[in-house]
Amino acid sequence: MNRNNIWIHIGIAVVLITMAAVLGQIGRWRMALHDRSDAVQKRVETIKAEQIASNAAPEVLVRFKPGVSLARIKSIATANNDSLADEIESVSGLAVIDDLDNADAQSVADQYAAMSDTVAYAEVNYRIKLDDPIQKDEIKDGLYRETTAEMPNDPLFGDQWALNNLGQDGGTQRADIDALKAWTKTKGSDEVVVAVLDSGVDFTHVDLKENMWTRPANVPAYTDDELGTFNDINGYNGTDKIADPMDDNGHGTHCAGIIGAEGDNGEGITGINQKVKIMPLKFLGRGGMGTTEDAIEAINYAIDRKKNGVNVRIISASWGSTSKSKALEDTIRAAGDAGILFIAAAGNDGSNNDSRPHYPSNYDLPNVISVAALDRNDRLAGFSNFGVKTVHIAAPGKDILSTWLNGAYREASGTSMATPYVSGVAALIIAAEPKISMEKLRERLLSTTDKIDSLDGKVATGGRICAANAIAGKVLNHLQH
Ligand SMILES: [Ca+2]
Ligand SMILES: [Ca+2]
Ligand SMILES: [Ca+2]
Ligand SMILES: [Ca+2]
Repeated sequence: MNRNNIWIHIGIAVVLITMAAVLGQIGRWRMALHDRSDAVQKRVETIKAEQIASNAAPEVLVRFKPGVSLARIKSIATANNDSLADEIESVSGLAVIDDLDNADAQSVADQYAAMSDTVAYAEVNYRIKLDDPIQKDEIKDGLYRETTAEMPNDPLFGDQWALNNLGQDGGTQRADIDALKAWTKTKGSDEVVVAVLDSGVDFTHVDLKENMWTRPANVPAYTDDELGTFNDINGYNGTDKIADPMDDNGHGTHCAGIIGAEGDNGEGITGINQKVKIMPLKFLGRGGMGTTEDAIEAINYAIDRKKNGVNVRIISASWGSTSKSKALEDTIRAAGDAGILFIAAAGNDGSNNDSRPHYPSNYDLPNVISVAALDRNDRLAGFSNFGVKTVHIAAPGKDILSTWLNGAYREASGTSMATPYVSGVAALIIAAEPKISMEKLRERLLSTTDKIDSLDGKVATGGRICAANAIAGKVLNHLQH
């Protein structure tokens, strides 16, 4: 063995010892990480449990039969050691019941359901939670950012592929809702009010504040017999009736910007409506949590404001779950009876809503539209729910840039983002045709889609929302340009 061989052997030995040491260290790091994530997990579970325990949400929603008076409802509640937390004015006989015995919600619902001479149905007040997919930041290619005179001067407009797709960032040209063509007819109107039923809206955001609804002086503050008077100057806050509907989650602000960030103001992005009025209906808290009752109360508010002369024509609902609620369905029907279109996200489970229903999008009502999500290549997004019978239309919903908390802008993905495109186009149609009925508006949205091969057999219309077609009232041949 010569000197060189000895050095080679020593070298190999050093490498092996070092590797063993490093592997051992990695193992310890793994353990440490594992311990840490366990600790975080436990903390999250503890917080969840505390929230549920401390959240004194009423347990059940009960619809009493016609002719059962409010006094009778109260006395039935009292007899069961429960209290009438609220009566929903827009749906006769619908009551929110708070059990005072710490009983299990399902057993309280069963107890009421058994009163068949006075009760039509009784159900648990389900929890609702936002569930959009996590957004991964994608690197922009910086292509096609030049603007032309016909485009609004908002500096981030070039990233809004959903409005004007020039093939930027790996997209497909014209896989968009053709906003530029629609805007030659109308850019929106501040006479049209769109309610965003969500986590509130940051109504101070520099790119939203001019397009936010505020309660006109001639409309009285919202007062409910059971809940009292609300501070609804800036919209509705079901989580705290005295507080304004400021968003502390971000989700509602993102949806609002898609519908109506101020356009052509040299700032940020533009909504599909450059001018509009956004009414926040806050029913989800910071963590994106709420209840069916909270959603019902908020819709009941919008119906009340419409009856008081506010031109609220659309409720945009970017949330849902597999829990069915007749009470929520009846309240959405009441909104339809008041002339309000209800546009709902199809959900983000990548599943078929025909076989695995998702609500509220699946309620088979004349004022509901269910929306699936597309990517920048007109492909159904992998997370998007679909259903040729129960999902009506698709809209851009992946890598969507919009407004966020603290004056920021951010991309997000989900049928949550697709839904406000449909709501926004609906508002644009109303701007052009203020007297259009709710029925005609819905028909217009669904009859003027751009047909997309990938949506065949996936959504009822087989098409993507198109603002230019919707405003023109017919399918243009603009895809062939
Ligand atoms: Ca009780
Ligand atoms: Ca009430
Ligand atoms: Ca209770
Ligand atoms: Ca802007």
